[in-house]
Amino acid sequence: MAKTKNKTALIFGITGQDGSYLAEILLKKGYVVHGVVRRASTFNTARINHLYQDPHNKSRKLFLHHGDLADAGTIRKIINKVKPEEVYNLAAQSHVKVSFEIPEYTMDITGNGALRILEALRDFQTETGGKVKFYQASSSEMFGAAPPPQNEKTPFIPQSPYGAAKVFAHNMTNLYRDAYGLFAVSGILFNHESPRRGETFVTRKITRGIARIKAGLDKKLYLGNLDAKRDWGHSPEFCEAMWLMMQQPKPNDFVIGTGETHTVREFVELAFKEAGLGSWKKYVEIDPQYYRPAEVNILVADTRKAKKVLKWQPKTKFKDLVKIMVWNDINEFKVKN
Ligand code: NAP
Ligand code: F7E
Repeated sequence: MAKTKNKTALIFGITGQDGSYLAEILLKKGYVVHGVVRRASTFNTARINHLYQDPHNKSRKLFLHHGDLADAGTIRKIINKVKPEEVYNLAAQSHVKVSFEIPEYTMDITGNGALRILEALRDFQTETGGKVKFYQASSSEMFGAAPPPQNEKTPFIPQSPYGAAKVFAHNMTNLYRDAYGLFAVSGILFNHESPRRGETFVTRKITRGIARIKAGLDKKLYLGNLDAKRDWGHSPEFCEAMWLMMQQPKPNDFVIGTGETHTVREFVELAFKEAGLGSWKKYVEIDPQYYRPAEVNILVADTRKAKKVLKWQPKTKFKDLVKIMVWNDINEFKVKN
């Protein structure tokens, strides 16, 4: 892997699934990495604890700052202090179902949060003479009801407050590129998972549920709509694509996915089989509380542009992703119990 010496990156959302993988990738490439962490009453740095470096270590490469996407003043202060060359906005209220319960908050963080960073960068850009680059974590959820396969030209028909907030942030990112000449890119990423996936997203909920059943802690797993189809990939590979987008000569938007789609039911079936539990039908019950007021029925990425321009290709196959996640959770529960 080519080393990039002494570049400085700032990651909003470093404690999340993608933020933790991106931090690893950038540190390996030789970057100095700064991350923004929310103050919480419990530890929220589990995904990056292995990267933590003692603040007394003079040659450390990872720095954490308290901040929140609701707080424009602190965003501005951190950017001015860190003087980053690359800024990645991965922070969001990222749960689609929850966005129906807290739509206004979702818009404020997932939508306006991106605008707050863009506004701070608009001024910072003048100071640096245009040397700063911005990455926005756009989402396939923006396509919503648009028929598949979806690519960079597909219209956005969002089906959730989260999707609508991401469309706003996406449009603002494009606007700051056009209006102010900011190097601003949006990665329109389809669902991507890993053992670090949040426990309430469906894939991790399934694999964690299976581990709890195997460990004798639960008897049932309660799920919602099993007919929805998703294009599921592996998070670390998708984070590498984020970095590639930022290394292009010109800012541009890219769809990142696998091009393959599977129902939630298929994920469930394969995961129970992999765990050796036999038929999933013995364990899974449908609970309508997990249905959404509006659903995105099918997502399939058309990644021709990313393949051609970024030379990026997904590597992990659906069945291998299921295997990785199932065994990670089974082993984790074995260690704990
Ligand atoms: P995630 O695991 O939910 O991580 C979200 C991150 O945002 C966490 O670090 C979280 O901090 C932080 N955050 C939440 N609210 C914040 C606030 N008010 N101020 C500052 N930080 C805040 O999400 P992910 O799966 O890594 O996804 C990364 C980004 O890509 C998100 O923007 C998501 O919407 C988008 N995306 C994800 C997918 C996917 O399939 N994973 C697909 C397309 C787009 P805490 O750790 O303190 O909660
Ligand atoms: O749901 C169905 C649910 O919550 C996937 C986020 O990363 O990807 C993610 O959003 C499907 C939906 O992900 C349960 O109805 C069934 O059809 O894992 P999910 P999502 O909504 O696709 C996009 C690209 C993002 O950008 C988002 O940030 O699974 N489903 N039963 C269920 N979903 C959940 N969560 N829980 C269930 O019990």
